[in-house]
Amino acid sequence: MTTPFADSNHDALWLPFTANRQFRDAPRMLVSAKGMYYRDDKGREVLDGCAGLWCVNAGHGAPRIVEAVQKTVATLDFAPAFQMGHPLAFEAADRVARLAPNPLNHVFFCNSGSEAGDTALKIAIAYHRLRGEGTRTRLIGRERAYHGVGFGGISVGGISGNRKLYGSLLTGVDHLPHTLDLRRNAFSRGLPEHGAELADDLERIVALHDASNIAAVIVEPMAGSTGVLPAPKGYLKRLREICTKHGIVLIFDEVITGFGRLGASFAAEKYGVVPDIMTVAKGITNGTIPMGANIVSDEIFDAFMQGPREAIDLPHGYTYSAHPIACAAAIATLDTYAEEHLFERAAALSPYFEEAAHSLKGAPHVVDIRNEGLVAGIELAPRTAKTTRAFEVFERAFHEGLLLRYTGDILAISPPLIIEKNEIDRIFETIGRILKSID
Ligand code: PXG
Repeated sequence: MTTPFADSNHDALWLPFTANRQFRDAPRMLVSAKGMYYRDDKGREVLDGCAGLWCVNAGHGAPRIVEAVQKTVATLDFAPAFQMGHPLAFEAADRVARLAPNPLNHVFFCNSGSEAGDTALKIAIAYHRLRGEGTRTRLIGRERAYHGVGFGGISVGGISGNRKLYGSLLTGVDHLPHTLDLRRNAFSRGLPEHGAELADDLERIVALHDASNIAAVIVEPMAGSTGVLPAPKGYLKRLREICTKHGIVLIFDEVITGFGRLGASFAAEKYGVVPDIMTVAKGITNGTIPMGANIVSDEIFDAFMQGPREAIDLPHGYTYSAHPIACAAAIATLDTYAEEHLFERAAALSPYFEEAAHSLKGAPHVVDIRNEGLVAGIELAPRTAKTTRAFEVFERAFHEGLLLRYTGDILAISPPLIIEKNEIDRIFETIGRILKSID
């Protein structure tokens, strides 16, 4: 018998990115999930407006994935990751590489987006050193970026709340300016018109440090966690050109934008801009089993394959790299995406989703609405209360049977790609109603 929640020691669990004491006063508890819906501990259905945490792209309990996980846990519960292989690892890597644009043909598995971010930074620095350019160690991130919570990720990341408690972080890091410009781009539909020139700031940083000292630039093609900031038109292409010109490794963090969220396999494919390394996680297994990966170009991979055959080429990895159950989940997830045509579905639904999101223009407190693919961000005017309006909307929505995400004053909506039009309507109608009822 499990201990009922009411009887357990609640302080035993320390929740991540949570106001733990406030949470204890009114816990939000999920006990099961199927398709588009969670069920909470009171037996209520909760519409999943954020694909769990931007990861359950095929919806909850997708049968193929559940079956693959069940079968694999009973067949090969674990296989050592170092100096050993198993067939599911090779198959999963092949499937992921096939989905990624050329020349990103090599997959290094880890267990999360954070690990994928730190791994990418290490690969970039090591790549330059192996080519005899060991002075290229500096890393460039962007303001408001989220690349997970490892020391590498928060160093190149640009969310001050995630950095300020943790000391000196990595040295040798610069940040590009973020791309949110409400004055010029408020209420843009899809990619904003203005701001491609912000990529030119990379030239300023190169002029300051010299390209010979710079290893990599890492950006999210659409910043998600900070509150949905699609890249301005032409921005990513400009960044690619400058990186190529100066021999800088370009890393796209596609942890959120990968696997159909924007109506294509990856943002790289959608925008026709291919980085040298792509980091992925979340949707790679539909959130079912933790997994992350780096998808690396031929050129970078080949640089690691030049030393003695018996030497370890990349001294990096995790006990659970290419865990058999995660690999099985990834293969079944990619099968599900393909069979149900979910990326195409997301693309086909996105104009409807855009229209529904922008119907909130003019609603109380709304200062901006941003969208791309099946993602929307609704920015609310700040207020001087203990909690933000966005938190209040999030909490009230949950009690009305709708799960959202919020960050600061911004609501984020990113539902499973199986969502129906009437459910899209319900999400934005609920938000609109709640906005009218708060001060
Ligand atoms: N990169 C990006 C772009 C992310 O969005 C990570 C890396 C880190 O992944 P892991 O698997 O280590 O958490 C993320 C994670 C939210 C929210 O709602 C976003 C994330 C995680 C939790 C909540 O803003 N993104």
